[in-house]
This record gives sequence, C-alpha cells and structure tokens, in this order.
Amino acid sequence: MLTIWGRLNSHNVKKIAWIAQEIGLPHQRIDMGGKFGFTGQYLAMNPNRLIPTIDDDGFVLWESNAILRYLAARHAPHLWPDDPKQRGRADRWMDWQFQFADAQRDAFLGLVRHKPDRRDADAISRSAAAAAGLMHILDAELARQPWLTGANFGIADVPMGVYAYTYFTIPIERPDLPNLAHWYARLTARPGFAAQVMIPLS
Ligand SMILES: N[C@@H](CCC(=O)N[C@@H](CS)C(=O)NCC(=O)O)C(=O)O
Repeated sequence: MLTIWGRLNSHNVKKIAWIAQEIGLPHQRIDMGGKFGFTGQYLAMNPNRLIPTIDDDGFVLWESNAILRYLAARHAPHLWPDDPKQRGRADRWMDWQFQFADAQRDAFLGLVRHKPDRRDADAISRSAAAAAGLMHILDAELARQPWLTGANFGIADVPMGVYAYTYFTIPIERPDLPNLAHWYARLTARPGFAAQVMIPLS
C-alpha cells in the first residue's frame, strides 16, 4: 500500500496523487504541511519540512520528481521512456518545471495565497509575464511531439501539467499558444488530472 503525505493544494503533492491515480495504485493520502503543520514522525522521515513524502511498502522517499521516477520505474515503466535519448529529453521538462515555478511564484502567491491588501501588483505582472514567456518554449516542444514525454503521455507531462493548471486558472494575461492549449485540454480530460489537480488553488 502506498502512503502519500502532503496537503493536496500543494503543486508537488498533486504530482504524486495524480500519478498514483494514473497508475491505478491503491493509496492513502495524509494531510501534512501548510495549515496542518508537521508531526515529529513525519520530520523523522523528511527533515526538510517539505511535502510530499511517500512510503511504498516500507520504502520512504521525498523529492516529488524523484518520487515520480521511482513510481514509474517500479509500477509503470511504460510511463518513462527506455531509450536514453528519449528519456533525457523527457526528463528535461521535469527539471525545467522548477525554472517555471520560480517564474510563476510571485503571480501565484500574490493572486492566490496573499490577501488583497498584501498584493504587489508589479511583482505579479512581472511574474505573469515571465511565466507566459517560458510557455512559448513549451509550446514549441509541443509542436514537435504530442506529449512532453514523447509520443505518449508519461511522467514528464506531470510536473508541468500541474503548473499549467495554475497558469490557466489564475487571472493573468496569456498569449495564444495553440500547442500548449491543445496539450492542456487533453490533460484536463484525464480523470486523474481532473480529480487530483483541478481543485481550488487556495
Ligand atoms: N523540491 C521539493 C519541493 C517541495 C516543496 O517546496 N513543497 C512545498 C509545497 S509545494 C512545501 O512543502 N511547503 C511547505 C508547507 O507546505 O508547509 C519537491 O519537489 O518535493
């Protein structure tokens, strides 16, 4: 039995809850972090004071993208390309997500997490523009192949899929990027994405 620790309104926890549903892995999720705080037992597993952490039949792991790779390798190898070049190209988008998250952070915090009187409009608009700028790069990749993993959906679609939900949900200006929009529409049709990712942001 897989256990996932972490509140579901966390980008990094959503990745794991979504992939568990994609794989069809029976699992339980225990709220942790944010308003739930951290227990001593949790911090003994993950001293970073961050979520998510998993326990898969006694194997404990943290770092969301490492967890995605582990779960695919153990339970769903078809979701992670075997060929080293295809894998490298897919993995790149998983790591690139952290660059995107940095760019979108101020817009997300300002528009979702902060109260209106704490909003920094300049920081929000700089962040929104930076996020939109990076989406041009993703759009170009999605013009070459249907999924970030390659010909088929896989774990490389998950990190940016989660951040794309935020990008398409917060009230910011978005350029017209048809390949990105088409990929995102196909994600929203996946039951795991709809159930685990498309939840209220706050
Ligand atoms: N690199 C880590 C980052 C984890 C992280 O920053 N998690 C955030 C939530 S998305 C967190 O734990 N924030 C503190 C909290 O929720 O209390 C990963 O990918 O797992």
